[in-house]
Amino acid sequence: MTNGVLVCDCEPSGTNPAALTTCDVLTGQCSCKDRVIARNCSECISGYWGLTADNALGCNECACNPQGTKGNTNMCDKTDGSCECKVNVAGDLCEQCKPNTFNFDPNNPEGCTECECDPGASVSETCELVGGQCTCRSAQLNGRECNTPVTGYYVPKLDFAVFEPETAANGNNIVLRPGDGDLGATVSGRGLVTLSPANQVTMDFTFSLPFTGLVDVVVRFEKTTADKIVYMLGKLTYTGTTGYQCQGQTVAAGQEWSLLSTDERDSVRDTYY
Ligand SMILES: [Ca+2]
Repeated sequence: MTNGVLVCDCEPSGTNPAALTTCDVLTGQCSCKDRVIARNCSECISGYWGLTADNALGCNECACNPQGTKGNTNMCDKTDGSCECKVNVAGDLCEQCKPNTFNFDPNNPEGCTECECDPGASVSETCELVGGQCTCRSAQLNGRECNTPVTGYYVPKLDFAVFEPETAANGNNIVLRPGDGDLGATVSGRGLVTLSPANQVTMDFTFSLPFTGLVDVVVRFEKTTADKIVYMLGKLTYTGTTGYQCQGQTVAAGQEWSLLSTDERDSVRDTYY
């Protein structure tokens, strides 16, 4: 600055070559190339990138797929030209759905729709790219997300068979605690049974499964502040008189499985065929 007067200081790469050293006497606006803005012509206009002196127009047009870019605008980074994709769109040019999404749709602000395959009933989180059909684990499952059974079948709850120690014939030391089924309930049934090394409790339950398949056995407990380690010992017996095949495993008549855990968590879980 000299005596209150500023130098034009036009950016050579963005200014028309014939007017490099001149600018508007009031605003200081330099004479920009067609695709350039800013007072000193130093910035590409939106939708263009890569300001260079040997480009007569100043900047290159963004090469994105407009249908996959935010606002369908073909916007890109003004410096490196990288495309700004909608949240569910991927690819260098925003030309494809992100993994685990489907139905590329220019009218969708997110670009593509999330598959939302049922985690328990689907083979993976990936779905068919056009219609979004998830791959169901069995022919008895239906629906785009595999979350409905075909006619004649039903889906049992995760806790298909629940056994409460406080209802066992030999259950002692029962602590009643209301709230079964309530949101935030800490126990199920009528309450719980207090166990200690001095009063170990054996509980026998018999139940029938109406299907063959993987079964999770979960034992839920809570520890007192004095408990260091909790030991769980259990035994499952298949009481059928004929064997069967399940997911490549042979299960014989009378087969037994053992459940033995020492665990610091609040449940013990194991999987059986
Ligand atoms: Ca209970």
